[in-house]
Amino acid sequence: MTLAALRDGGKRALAAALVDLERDGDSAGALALLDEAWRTSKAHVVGITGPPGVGKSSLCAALVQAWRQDGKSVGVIAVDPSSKASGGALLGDRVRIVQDAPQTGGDDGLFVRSMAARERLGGLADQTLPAMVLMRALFDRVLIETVGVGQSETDVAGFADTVVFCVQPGSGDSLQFMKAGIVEIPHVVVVTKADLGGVAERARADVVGALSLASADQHDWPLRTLPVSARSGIGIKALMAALEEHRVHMAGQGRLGDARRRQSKRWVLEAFRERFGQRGLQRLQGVAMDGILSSDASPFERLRQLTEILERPR
Ligand SMILES: Nc1nc2c(ncn2[C@@H]2O[C@H](COP(=O)(O)OP(=O)(O)OP(=O)(O)O)[C@@H](O)[C@H]2O)c(=O)[nH]1
Ligand SMILES: [Mg+2]
Repeated sequence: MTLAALRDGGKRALAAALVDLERDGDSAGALALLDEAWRTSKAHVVGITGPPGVGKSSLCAALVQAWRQDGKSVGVIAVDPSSKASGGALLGDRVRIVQDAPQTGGDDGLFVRSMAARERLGGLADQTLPAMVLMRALFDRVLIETVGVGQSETDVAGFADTVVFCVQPGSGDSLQFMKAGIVEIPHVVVVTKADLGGVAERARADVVGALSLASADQHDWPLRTLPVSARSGIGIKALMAALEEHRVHMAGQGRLGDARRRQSKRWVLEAFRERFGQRGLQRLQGVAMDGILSSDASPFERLRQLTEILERPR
């Protein structure tokens, strides 16, 4: 399978390719496709993360609609860590997105992929990055929805170029995370359900307060805090503008390349650890890891190289 074939084959071909990747992501064919996709990056990737029920899917639907109206093609990866317990949640997400964009069914400019976490949250990264990289080569925008508290170590939203952390009005949890400095990765914080009025406004004020206490380590990007409502449409334009601003910011001075290199290095190590455990990593001690990790090869190729070294008879 090549990217050209995927473009010609439309959504059906993409869906089949993603299934193949999940089934056998290490085959020569899969690796060739992923390498090609890695080199053909097109999309701005936006991660939407936050606690359960905060309004992530509704917000994704609103963004999808706005982007489609703008003529942008969109790929969505919805990650459901609890799908084992509630098989219906995924469908709920999908239905909501479909409903909010009436033409979705036959809309070749919108593709929605739901991914379920397997046993561990960790296994998720292993599957999500290949899907993201493939979709990134095909669409103008890629959205990743995940439940998370904004911890880069465990949150696949961390693979996005721009991370949006959602906070629920009236919930103390998110504020606690922020005060503890756990929320380290978002570029934009949105307070959802702004149509609820005063509660949302107070939540926004709390967030701004909490963030001013948190570490100021936002590099050269001043964090934005915005009230939004998927229901009324409040703040969606402002959010779109903030996303675009961050996209342009990242495009400057090699920032995007640096960020993606960091992410992919993290992914290679994480995927390797998932497969071979801590002991596998230990066995690589003494190998020229740095050269492999920071080479220009795709992370998939690098993972293959590390695996080969580990499995080489000695
Ligand atoms: N008032 C109001 N309610 C909203 C808004 N957005 C979402 N909701 C409601 O909040 C609930 C959760 O919304 P979802 O979009 O499913 O939230 P989620 O974060 O994707 O939830 P999970 O994927 O289950 O973690 C639903 O009952 C929505 O109707 C909004 O802008 N205003
Ligand atoms: Mg959801």
